[in-house]
Amino acid sequence: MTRKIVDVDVLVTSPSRNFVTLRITTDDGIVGWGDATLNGRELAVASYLRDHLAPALLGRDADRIEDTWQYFYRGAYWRRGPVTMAAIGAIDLALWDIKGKALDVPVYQLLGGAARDRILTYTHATGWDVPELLDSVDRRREQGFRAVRAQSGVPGLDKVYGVTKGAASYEPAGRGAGPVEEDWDTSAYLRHAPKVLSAVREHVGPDLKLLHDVHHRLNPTEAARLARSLEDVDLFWLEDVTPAENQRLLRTLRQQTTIPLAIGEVFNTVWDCEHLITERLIDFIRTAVVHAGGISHVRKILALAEVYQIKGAPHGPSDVSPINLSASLHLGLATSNFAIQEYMGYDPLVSEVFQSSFRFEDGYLHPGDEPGLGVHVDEDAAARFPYKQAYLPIARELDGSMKDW
Ligand code: EZ4
Ligand code: CO
Repeated sequence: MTRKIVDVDVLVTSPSRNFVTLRITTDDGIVGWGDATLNGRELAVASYLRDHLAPALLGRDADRIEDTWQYFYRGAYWRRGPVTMAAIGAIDLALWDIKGKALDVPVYQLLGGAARDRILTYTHATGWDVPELLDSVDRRREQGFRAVRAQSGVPGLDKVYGVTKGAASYEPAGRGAGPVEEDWDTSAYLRHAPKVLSAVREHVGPDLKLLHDVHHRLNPTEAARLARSLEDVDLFWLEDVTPAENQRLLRTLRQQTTIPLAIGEVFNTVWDCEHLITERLIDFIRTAVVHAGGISHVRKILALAEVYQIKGAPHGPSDVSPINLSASLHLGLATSNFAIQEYMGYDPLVSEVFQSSFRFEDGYLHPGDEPGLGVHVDEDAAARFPYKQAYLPIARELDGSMKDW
């Protein structure tokens, strides 16, 4: 018996920020949803799906998830990269959603069943100065979080990515005709960050898990210096210390510190992290489910990581939709080497479009037990929020030269 794909459509909606959503419908009337959002490059993925993959999906058997993955991955002459892999990831999520609905089980049951009862989660705290940051950490603890990523401002700079200043949102995808430009000062950051994170540790005591994200801003020497100066803070991890391409040189950093490292939110395939995993240059692999080809591929990355005692900790920002978060939770529940899920929460407008069955309780998330991925998409609501062009900011050194993401 085959379950034929009869309709494929792409929705672009902007309830507070842009999301690209794939809808696949089968001849027996099942609708599956996939997230295809790539922050700041949304329409490229929408076009890749609409113009290139959707026509080839029509008539295929929706039950053949792995074969469809291989068909689009191996069948493409121009393979890999964030646009291609997010598009394949969206199809993969929609097909897992369909299979769960067809069999009337949540996706985590299809992946082998629960390997844990609930998924530890962390969120973000941000403040321009130490008192503001401590307030933000306290609010997160009051909400029940047991793990918090702490980011602060840097003296002399006007803005810092990931940090609130006044009422502005802290991880803006600035709307407009081009990216906002920010300054960056590595020396000031290296002097300041250890003081701030020590103050946070002193304030919260030993139990709260603390994380910090460097957003690819340092070279390996600077990263080693930062890591060593943070050893007493007892971080759960230090994230993205160097640019993503800079992999072999991480060995020098590993020789100088035992601080746990997390890397990988910009990776798209196992080939992007194979060296980091097999040389054990990281402790946590952070590929987002949709950005690395969906559940079908990320579970293979996690299987490789398991052999090297590396744990999964997927990217989960508010710039990918609740469909991706839900997929990550189903995979996480069923995967033994899954450490923690990033969860920033969503603007209330987002839940007008995406109604999700996952639940947050006491610092942990659970995907819920609805069939499939458990996310309902309200298409009328989606249509009320048209796409708006938006970019992540870029940063320059004080001399005006471009800084890495
Ligand atoms: O900056 O998702 O760990 N989380 C992060 C994110 C990223 C954004 C980029 O689109 O680094 O918040
Ligand atoms: Co990050």
